[in-house]
Amino acid sequence: MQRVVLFSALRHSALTARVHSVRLLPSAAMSTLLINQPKYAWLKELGLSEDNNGVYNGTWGGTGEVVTSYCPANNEPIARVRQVISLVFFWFLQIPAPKRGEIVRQIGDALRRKIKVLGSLVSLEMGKIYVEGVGEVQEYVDVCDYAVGLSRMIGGPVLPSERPGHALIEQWNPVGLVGIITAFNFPVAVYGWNNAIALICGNVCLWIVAEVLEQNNLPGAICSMTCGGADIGTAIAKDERVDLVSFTGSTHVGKQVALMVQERFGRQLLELGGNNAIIVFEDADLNLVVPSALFASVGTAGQRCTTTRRLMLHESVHDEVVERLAKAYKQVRFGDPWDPSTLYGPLHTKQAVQQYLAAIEQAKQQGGTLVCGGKVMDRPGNYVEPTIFTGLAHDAPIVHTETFVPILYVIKFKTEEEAFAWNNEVKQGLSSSIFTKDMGRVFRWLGPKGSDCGIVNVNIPTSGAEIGGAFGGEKHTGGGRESGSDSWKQYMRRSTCTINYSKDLPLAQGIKFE
Ligand code: UN1
Repeated sequence: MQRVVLFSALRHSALTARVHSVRLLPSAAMSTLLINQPKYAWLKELGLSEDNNGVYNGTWGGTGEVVTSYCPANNEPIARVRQVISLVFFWFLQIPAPKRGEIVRQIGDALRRKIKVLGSLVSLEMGKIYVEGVGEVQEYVDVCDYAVGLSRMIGGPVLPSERPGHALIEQWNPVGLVGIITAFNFPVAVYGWNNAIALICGNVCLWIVAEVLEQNNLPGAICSMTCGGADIGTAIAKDERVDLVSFTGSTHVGKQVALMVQERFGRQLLELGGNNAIIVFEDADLNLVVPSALFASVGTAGQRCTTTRRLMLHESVHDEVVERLAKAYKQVRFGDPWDPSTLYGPLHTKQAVQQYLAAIEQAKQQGGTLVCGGKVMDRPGNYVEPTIFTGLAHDAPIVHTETFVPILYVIKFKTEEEAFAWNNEVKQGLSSSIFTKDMGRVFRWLGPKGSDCGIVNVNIPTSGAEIGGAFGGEKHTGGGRESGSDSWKQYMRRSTCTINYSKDLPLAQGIKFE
């Protein structure tokens, strides 16, 4: 899987992802930049120009290496971003949580106003289709709304003390400075989940939503932003001043980040790789299964951490599902990601195309039968055919590898026990789904002997989670939780406070020390 340590950016006043290429290529000649073409004039609406400063901490700057961002649908250069060479950190003000919630509400509104053009930019730069680009900005809007409500609800319990005249209180305070390292595949949403919750918790983030902060007379450094490569990620991970490092990306890079952060006893929130399975039982409604498997394996060209990589089919429905799915695959409309009729766009980089081809070779060598796809498309950009393999062993090395491309491995099973065991036998533990009408099986799936993933679904795909639930997974997925439920606790530190308001000093456990 190829996701890279990079910051995404919300640019200029009204916000945007000034997302950046993962490639450090020489600067493109000015005349060839897409931003200069009339068709892409809307980019200027986001305050972007040919050369953009990639650093914000109250004012825009940037003194480091220049990165050119390329459009994966045609590999044309879009614009350039100058990176950071040093980081400046500030502390958030002592603003009450509901007031911080009001700032986050305004950020959500500012995003709403620009949602279409931001979605277009995500589509142009990341290569996902327009509705999915808009969809991930919508996730940021939704999590802002969620965080506004949460800003009046975060609190700790008052617990009964065993000692008379004593109060036992749990107090939650901001953890401090949060460094957010986001991934290319969800440059806006992943940042948004972290940013909105971290802000209402009172933390300072490395990122920006400048206009809202300026209008509220708040220093921009509350949300600083840096664009950069692995060197910036390393600086964040190693810096003692960064209290929490939230990292989304590959398990490989996540492990390096985790070790660097742990080395200094910093706190980490990891959202790493997945190897997600859908399990289809003999009683499943196949009219739900086929569109679910299609969306989860082909959507975003297989570049979601929640993408379905393994489809386990009961032997009684195996052939029918494969046939129907292969037919659906062939009808997927591919094209320019920003074209409203397109369902399937390019891979993010040329490197990902090479990874796709290597995985196809390995799947063949390990005994896989190609049902459809398997080739690079003959057109500009990084387009590959969405691919299905059958006949591989459930534990073939390639099946246990997360390749961040649209290849689906179909596996035949006989019993519930083996299907649940195979779901859990991979290193990752992000998302999982079963399709069944058997209520007993549903609760076995949710229970201790069921799925070991962070996301455990029934009769829906593995991808497309709502923001209201905690998002993340177990094992090599890293254990972090972002967005909804009580994920906010990760952005705060807990104090257990015991206050003696009596004139005596009774000791706990009834100890007498006199
Ligand atoms: C990711 O791929 O990193 O559940 C995030 C989903 C989206 C988020 C994916 N809401 O597919």
